[in-house]
Amino acid sequence: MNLLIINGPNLNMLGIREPEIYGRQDYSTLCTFIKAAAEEVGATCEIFQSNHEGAIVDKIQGALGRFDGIVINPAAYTHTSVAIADALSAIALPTVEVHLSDITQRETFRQHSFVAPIAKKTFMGKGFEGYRLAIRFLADNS
Ligand code: CA2
Repeated sequence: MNLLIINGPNLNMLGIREPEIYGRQDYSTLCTFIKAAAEEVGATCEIFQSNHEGAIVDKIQGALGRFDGIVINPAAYTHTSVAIADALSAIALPTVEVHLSDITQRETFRQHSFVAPIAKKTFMGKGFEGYRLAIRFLADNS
């Protein structure tokens, strides 16, 4: 199983500010964690991070035929991007949404996700562990 892991804007800034919300560990530590989680289930993965909506749409479109599933933390685009939701619908690969924080317990503007209706499952509020749960979910359900 080959998985595409997509991380949206500002996730590359992890560990630099707001540790009370996102933790103290940095983005490269997250990438190491994700790679280990994929290995645990015998999967391979590519990790892609971008601060640009169109680049994320392009990456999703290019996933068809190359990957068996997608784990995505769209970050702020969760709450704004019809384009990312449409791209995920168009390719129709099994997709799991992840958020480090519990977006249902935060500001009102963060409580709606355009990706949630397309995702097979959403894990939130579990920090890095949410990525492991998402990878395991895809391994068990694809
Ligand atoms: O909880 C999550 O994983 C989020 O997707 C993270 C996004 C936020 O916009 C979503 O509402 C929820 C933010 C990504 C990282 O933002 C940082 C902000 C300050 C310092 C470091 C990272």
